[in-house]
Amino acid sequence: MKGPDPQRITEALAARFASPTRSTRLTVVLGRWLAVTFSVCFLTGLFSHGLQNPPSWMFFPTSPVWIYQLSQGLHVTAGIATIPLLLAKLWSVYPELLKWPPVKSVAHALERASVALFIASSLLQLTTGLINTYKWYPWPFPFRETHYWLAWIIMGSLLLHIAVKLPAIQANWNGRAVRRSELHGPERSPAPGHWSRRAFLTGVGVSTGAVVLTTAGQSFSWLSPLNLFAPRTMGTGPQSVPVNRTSEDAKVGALATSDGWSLAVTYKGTSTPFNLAELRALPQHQEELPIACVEGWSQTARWRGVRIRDLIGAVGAPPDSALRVTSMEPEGPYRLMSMPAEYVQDQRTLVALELNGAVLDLEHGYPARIIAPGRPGVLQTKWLQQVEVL
Ligand SMILES: Nc1nc2c(c(=O)[nH]1)N[C@H]1C(S)=C(S)[C@@H](COP(=O)(O)O)O[C@H]1N2
Ligand SMILES: [Mo]
Repeated sequence: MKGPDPQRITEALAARFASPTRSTRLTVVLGRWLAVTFSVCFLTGLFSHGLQNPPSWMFFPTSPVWIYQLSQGLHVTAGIATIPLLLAKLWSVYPELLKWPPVKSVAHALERASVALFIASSLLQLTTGLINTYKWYPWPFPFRETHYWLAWIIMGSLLLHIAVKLPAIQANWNGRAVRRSELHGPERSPAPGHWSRRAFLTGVGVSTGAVVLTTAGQSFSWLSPLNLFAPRTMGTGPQSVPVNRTSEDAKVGALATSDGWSLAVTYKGTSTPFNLAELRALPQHQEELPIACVEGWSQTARWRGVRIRDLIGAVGAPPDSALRVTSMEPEGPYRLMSMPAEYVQDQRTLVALELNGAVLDLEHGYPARIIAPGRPGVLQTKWLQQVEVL
């Protein structure tokens, strides 16, 4: 008995999924756009990870104060743009997945394995990343570490994929001059009922532009009027600033509003308490600084309070000290924060007591919170309890 002929199945499938819109050229163009968005995400992601989990050689730029707002805004925006681009790219190549035999040689097996790894890890990265920007963490693994390691897997499999595909990419480049003269005049008309490549790419470009324009307003204020779908909106929340974690979620309400509150400043084994009146008696300074959340939204506001270097100076500590800052929050990853000397020295880093002209709202960290230039939102600790000079 003869089984079905794989060759005939392949041909039948190829005919079923054939579309004159698909071409190597289309795939290469989409690949080039993806190379841009993936590179932006990777580089800004490394920067963000380095700020939160610094290797010994990490640099900590405090100027411009919006450096993290820009880099994380680009990270999340480029990640969102990647979604339609990657789906279009998958559409342009998926008949390849149905080809028979599945593996022809070692090089072919390597190519398919790298593509499979790349597709799986990118889809996982983009969906979990997107869900994360909506402040939803429905998985049991630590998001940041997973996101970080997936990024390396994606970049590794992508480089392998590009290396294997170099001949096709090169042929596309070499064929350009020829095609230009061929295409003198209007583009060859596509088969009836099918999109031309140009129309398809325009459609992909328009969809990508649309998702970017309707979400990037959470990070870039000049786009905020168009912000329809992003999870956060500028100018909303107490004192016109969005809140990430509420005092109720952090379980700090009673401690933060207690009359007995004071901020302990510890230096050389001695702890000096500063109550609110004592903090207000120190020189007050005002700064315009953004909160720039890793989840992509950001908001610039007017903060007023004590320079952190003045505060530690009041107990005799030098301004180039590094600090460990503790929140009243009883548990959780935001309880402890390390502050490298770059931020302590910078006179714009405040222990903020006021926001936009009024006493700090409980939701924004009353009685006192940290606000430093150029740092991720997660490190702008609210509801301060202790500042330790290291
Ligand atoms: N103690 C404490 N500080 C915190 C947080 C927190 O959950 N607990 N959230 C951080 C995060 S993720 C962000 S983005 C900013 C947001 O500040 P806001 O709520 O005042 O806008 O606060 C940071 N400070
Ligand atoms: Mo955040």
